[in-house]
Amino acid sequence: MIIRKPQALKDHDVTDESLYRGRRKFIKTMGAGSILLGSSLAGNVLNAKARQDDLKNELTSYKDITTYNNFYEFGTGKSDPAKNAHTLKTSPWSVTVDGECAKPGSFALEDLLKPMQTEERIYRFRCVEGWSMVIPWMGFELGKLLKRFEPTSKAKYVYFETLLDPEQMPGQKRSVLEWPYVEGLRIDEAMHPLTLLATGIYGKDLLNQNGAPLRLVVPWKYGFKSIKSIVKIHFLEEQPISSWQKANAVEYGFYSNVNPNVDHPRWSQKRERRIGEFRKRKTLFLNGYADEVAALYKGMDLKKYY
Ligand SMILES: Nc1nc2c(c(=O)[nH]1)N[C@H]1C(S)=C(S)[C@@H](COP(=O)(O)O)O[C@H]1N2
Ligand SMILES: [Mo]
Repeated sequence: MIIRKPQALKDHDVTDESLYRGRRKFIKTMGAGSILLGSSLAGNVLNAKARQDDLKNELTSYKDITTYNNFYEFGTGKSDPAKNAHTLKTSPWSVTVDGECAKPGSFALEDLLKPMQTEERIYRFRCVEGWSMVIPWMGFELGKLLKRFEPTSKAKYVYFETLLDPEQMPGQKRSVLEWPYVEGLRIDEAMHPLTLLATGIYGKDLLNQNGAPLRLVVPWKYGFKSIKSIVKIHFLEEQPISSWQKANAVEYGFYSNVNPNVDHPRWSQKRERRIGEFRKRKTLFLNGYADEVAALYKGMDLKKYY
């Protein structure tokens, strides 16, 4: 549990970094067992530990993570969300869980989160546009939350919705996408221990531009699957259609797994630029998480199910 100073942190980030260290100590004394690994990765501990250690040295700066964003509800430019997202009111916040489950309901965010133990997960994050980051999320496994609602045998997929409120989210006054932003996962993807609901970054609560107060993080999929500012979770039998599929089904599929061997129709996906670096890196199959998640797609043609 030793924290080295991440190379990506510059001097101006030092306040963030010390806050981050402070919070980590606090979490540790709360008795969260393996913060870096997450208990459900126990079967793959050595691998996961080695990867977390590597990624610790590659952390993207807090400044970059919070000022270079995609959140079309606040504009389509990368710097728009940091400038505009202050109009979003994240408290009070409630989340509705319904559909194919025995225990649906609407919950105040505090009540929803109370039983969840937050831990840190350092994940690669790869946007379909060709940039990437390494982000130290605070969050918990989505699957642990979903189980509480007792999904039925018909719950083959999970669907998520972002808040719909053009007054708080002025980008929704323009029809760049169909609003609200929606996303979906197959139930086994949603239940996979790598899939997180995030509430923070660098040990601090999420800023609005990163999807406060609650956003999805699916590290082996392109960034647009990681839907922000969630107000609804719905279990269903049929595969839902995501916002980007609705916008352009030829370019964006339901699965959207990071895959250097399947190009986007307008550009190659073989390489990526890590924000904060100039050289390009090779994009890894399933974003480097193949050991954990390749089995989910056994026998599937990933060129067809892109
Ligand atoms: N509601 C909503 N969620 C969203 C988006 C969005 O425009 N609206 N953009 C997606 C895209 S394309 C990416 S790359 C990530 C960016 O997350 P970040 O800004 O926290 O890095 O959020 C995803 N989630
Ligand atoms: Mo993205």
